[in-house]
Amino acid sequence: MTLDLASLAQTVDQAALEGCPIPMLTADHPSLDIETAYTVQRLSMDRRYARGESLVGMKMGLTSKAKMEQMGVHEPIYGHLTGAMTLADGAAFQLAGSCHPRVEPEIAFTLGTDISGHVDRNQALAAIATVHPAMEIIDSRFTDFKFTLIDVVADNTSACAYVLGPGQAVAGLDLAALELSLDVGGREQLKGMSSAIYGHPLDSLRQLCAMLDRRGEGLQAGQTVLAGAATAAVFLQAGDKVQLDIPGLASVGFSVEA
Ligand code: 0L1
Ligand code: MG
Repeated sequence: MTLDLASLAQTVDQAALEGCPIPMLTADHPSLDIETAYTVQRLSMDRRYARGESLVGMKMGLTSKAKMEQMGVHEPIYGHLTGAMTLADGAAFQLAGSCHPRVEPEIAFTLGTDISGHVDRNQALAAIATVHPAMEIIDSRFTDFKFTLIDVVADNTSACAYVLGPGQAVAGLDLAALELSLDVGGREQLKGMSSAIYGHPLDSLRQLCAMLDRRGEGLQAGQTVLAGAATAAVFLQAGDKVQLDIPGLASVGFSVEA
C-alpha cells in the first residue's frame, strides 16, 4: 500500500477527536519508519491548528528505563501539547470522547527563555522559569493498546490532556530527588522518584532539545515541557479523585466524570 501521510494524519486525528480506537497504522503500512511517523504527528497537529488549537508546549514519553526496554528503544519519544489539552488544577476530566485514558505523575517545566540544540544541564536550568507538579492523561488511540513505537509517535505519543500544579522557581530544588505520590480514586497509590524520569528531569529536557534539533526546531519561552512519568500509568474511572503530592514542590489534582 502506498504511503499517504496526510491520510494517516487524518486517521489518527479523527480517532483522537472522536475517542474512537483504530488499528495500528503499521499493520497496513509496515514501511512506516520513525522519521515518517514524526511527520505524520506534525501533519496531525496541523489539523488541530486549523481547528483553532495552538501549540503550548511539548511532552517527553517513554522516559523510564522500564518503558524504553519494553519498547526496545534507546531514547524517549516526544509529542506536542496544545491549549485544548490543558486541564485546570482541580477541574473535571470527562471520560466521554476518549478511548481508554490513563494518568501518570510527572514533573513539568515552564520555560523563561528559548532553548534549542545540544545544551548542558546548566543551560537547561537557566532556561526554566518554573517547575510544576504535573499529571499527564495519556490516551492511546489504538485498539487494545496494541501499537509499535512508530504507531505511538504518529499518534502524538498518546497525548490527551495534562494538568499543572503551582509552579516555583528552580533555585534550591534538587530536581532528581523529588518524591511523587499519586493517588487515583483511593484505588491505587503509586510512588516514584523524579530520578526515574530519564535519570534526571533536566536530562529529559536536554534530550528533547537534541531530538527537536534534528528537525531544525527548538523550544520557545513560555512553553510547557512535560518531562516524563515517574511511575506506571493508571486507568481512570468515573468518580475518581486524582491527586499528586510532591513534598518540597506542591500538589495538583483533578476529578473524573463520565
Ligand atoms: O507519556 C508517555 O510516556 C506515554 C507514551 C505512550 C505510550 C502509552 O500510551 O502508553
Ligand atoms: Mg507522559
